[in-house]
Amino acid sequence: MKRTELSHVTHTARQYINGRWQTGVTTGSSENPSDTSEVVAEYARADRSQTEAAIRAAADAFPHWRRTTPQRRADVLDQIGSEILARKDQLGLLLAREEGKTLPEAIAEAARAGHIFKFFAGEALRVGGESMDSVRPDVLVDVTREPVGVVGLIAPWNFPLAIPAWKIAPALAYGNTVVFKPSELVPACGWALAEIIARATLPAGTFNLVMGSGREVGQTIVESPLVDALSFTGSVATGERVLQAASARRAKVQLEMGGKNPLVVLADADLDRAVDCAVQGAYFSAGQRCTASSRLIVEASVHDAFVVRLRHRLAALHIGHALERGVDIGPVVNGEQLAQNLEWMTIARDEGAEHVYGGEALQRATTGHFMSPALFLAKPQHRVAREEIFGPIACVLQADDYEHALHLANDTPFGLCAGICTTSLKYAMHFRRHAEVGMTMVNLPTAGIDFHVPFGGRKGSSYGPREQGRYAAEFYTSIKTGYMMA
Ligand code: TXE
Repeated sequence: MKRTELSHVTHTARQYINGRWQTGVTTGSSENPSDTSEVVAEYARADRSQTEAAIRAAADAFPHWRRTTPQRRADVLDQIGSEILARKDQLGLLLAREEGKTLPEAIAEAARAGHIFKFFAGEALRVGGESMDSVRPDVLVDVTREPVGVVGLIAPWNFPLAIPAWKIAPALAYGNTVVFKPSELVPACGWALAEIIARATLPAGTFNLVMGSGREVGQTIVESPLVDALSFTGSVATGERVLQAASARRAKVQLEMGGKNPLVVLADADLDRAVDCAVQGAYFSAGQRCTASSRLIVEASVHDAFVVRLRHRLAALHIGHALERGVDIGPVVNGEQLAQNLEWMTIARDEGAEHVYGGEALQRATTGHFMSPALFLAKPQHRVAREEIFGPIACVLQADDYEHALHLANDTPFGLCAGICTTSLKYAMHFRRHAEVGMTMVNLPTAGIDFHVPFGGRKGSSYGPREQGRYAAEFYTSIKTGYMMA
């Protein structure tokens, strides 16, 4: 893509409350992690009372929106999806500037957000139920789905278009009204999405955007008695806090948190394919994906060959400005994340993990948060092999055989995604059944998922019903059982 004035513009991002664009109580800014001299957006920051106004607007709009026809909801979502797809290059550019994903990855994410809205446009027309005979004579029973009410959607920064899309689209499709809070690091992406949604002429209050801190805006949403359901994606620590507060007031809650995803490489694997999966899964998007393959569990007989090939591939990767052609990995999201990643390099070395490659802060033509991809040989007890890092740092664990590899794969408090590279149908099938996760991959990277099927994990990774696909209805609707004497 040619660099245009859009590559440098500073956006003014306002919030959208009760059908009106509003300034905030204060103003914040987001910067380009590829070039910190560039302000991507100046955005309106809400306080508690502005957030409460957005929640009240959503509560007031609910009785009307829940009664709209499925056709109306489908049309609205389809219109939003079409506009996102038509503007995917522009939205991708904004995403790449604000979050630091490479431009092709960012455009692909924008397109995915569009497809998600299109998918849920169809789902709005397919809200079904069940009807059956009662165990009592002449009584009919049916089971129907109804919207939950006001949903609070709290999103992280790492997929600033796709994650909001996979929360907002089903919420609206099933007749709920929305209060959406994007991460402070990516307000312009949230605002750009809200602008498109606002153009779909929803009734005032049906969709609201509030921006600002987690502690003030996020907490207000989580604690409000008017918010019936909460969908959160982010860190484990914040997720725990959301869960405590939500369950104390018995709100419906869905959490997507961290991962420490294993990619098992067996001796019979196509080694080039396995290395591709590792590079893609562990390092692309600077490792800032909850599905990142941060533990590479390799069978002993191919361990050394795998490490040599992976090291070779890492050395050939281009790290740089997210808008530069040919760059494989952009910067990490901010200075804090970079400092945290570098701290992990020290932790790993200090605990005795063997450093194989990378992990240095890099200088480029622009001042950005660049870091070379890092690889360690670790032991299962090392923190670098147990805790989520959320950066371009992965470790290799050696396994004696398949059973040992499976044991290592499951030896984690997390359970989001697990992958295996093998040419054995027997091991592939066994792994699919016995990996303690919500998603499995065979000969594919652990990261990189479809938009029309469920997303989520087990153990410490997730809580509540799955996101995405038609299973999203479990969270965004409430079941009602009706009895009727014929
Ligand atoms: O996450 P937070 P942050 C991990 C990753 C990263 C770390 C911190 O390791 O380094 O988390 O990132 C809102 N009540 N992941 O600070 O704090 C917040 O404003 C209600 C992994 O971004 O969890 C933001 O909108 N809301 C993860 C959202 O919660 C609150 C993706 C997420 O912020 C709140 C992102 C509160 N008290 C980060 N405090 C993954 N695994 O995908 C904050 N928020």
